[in-house]
Amino acid sequence: MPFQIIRNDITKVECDAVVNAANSTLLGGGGVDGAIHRAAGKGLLLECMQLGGCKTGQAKITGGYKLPCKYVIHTVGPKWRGGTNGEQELLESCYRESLRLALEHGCKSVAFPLISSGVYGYPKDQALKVAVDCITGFLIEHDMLVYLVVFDKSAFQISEKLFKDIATFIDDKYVDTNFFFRRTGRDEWGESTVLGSTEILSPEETDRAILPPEQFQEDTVAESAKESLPMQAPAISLEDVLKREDESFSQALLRKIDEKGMSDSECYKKANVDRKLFSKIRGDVHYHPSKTTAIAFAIALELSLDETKDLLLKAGFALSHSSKFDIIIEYFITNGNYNVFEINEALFAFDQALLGV
Ligand code: AR6
Repeated sequence: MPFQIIRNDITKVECDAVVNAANSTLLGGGGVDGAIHRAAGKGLLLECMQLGGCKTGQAKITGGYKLPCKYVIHTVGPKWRGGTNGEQELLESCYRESLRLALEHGCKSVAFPLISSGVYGYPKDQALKVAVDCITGFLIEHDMLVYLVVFDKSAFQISEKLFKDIATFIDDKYVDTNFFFRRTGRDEWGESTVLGSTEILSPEETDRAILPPEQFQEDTVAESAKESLPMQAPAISLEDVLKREDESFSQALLRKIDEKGMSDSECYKKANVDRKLFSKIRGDVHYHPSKTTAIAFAIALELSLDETKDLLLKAGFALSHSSKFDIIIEYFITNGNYNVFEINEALFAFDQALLGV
């Protein structure tokens, strides 16, 4: 996955380069700077002493010494002075310059802390937005795995309003029960059901649609046909609808990409899915994606909630109101927000798995 937000100590992250939120002397300090110097050992300080400092918004590179990375990229974030002193431009420059150095040194993976958001006082939600915008902007043009490493939960804040909105949405929808009653026919989620009986499913089971193929096909054909075949001037023939019922996830995905007029790379980048994984899916008609990958593609394709459920069914998954993860996905889709990175920020804030690989 090209961009991941992870909760960890950056000195423990295995990757080609870690970025240090340093000060202009480059001779160490507190926060993440102190942790990196402590873990790397004296060699790092000796090399830093040769560098002659670094200006705010710029970056310099050294070896990784005892850290589990090849390089440390030292960048100096701006101190927050109210936001009208060019702080944002300088912070953007930190990310840009660090990524440029990583690229020049052939790094395939880089880990960033949330620069300036500690001692330097940059408001955390704004620091996060700058980080996400800069990193995702860079990833549109370049192939790299970038981690944003968040040390403690309080360092990671989505906007209070968004958090409250999602929390309310979850409260409204969440089915907090150990049992999920499967009714005859389809429930409001299009959850697969067993005709003529009532079954009790565990919450784990609600994640997967288990309708016998014959019933599923009949049911779905009937529904799609209703939607897609208006009395006048049908947009799609019944034959096509039937053909689609036999489509695998991979075939459905490729068809949707064409229908949306997207290129493959536009789609997998927007989905936060790695190029290699996309090639696997493209090359294997029976590829079985994880649920987070399948949803990431639905988001990239900007599918409606119903279309998302249809695509998920092709991979054997469903959305359920007994899963917070699923409800958060529903929140973003119904609000027409298809920014996978913003969705991931929210998922992260609610301790859920992230979209992508
Ligand atoms: N791993 C990941 N993130 C961390 C870690 C860690 N081990 N430790 C702290 N953070 P800060 P700044 C987070 O203060 O604001 C130093 O003294 C932390 O929670 O390290 O750019 C330098 O020498 C926060 O979200 O950097 C400078 O003088 C983020 O890293 C000054 O601080 C950045 O916090 C730079 O201040």
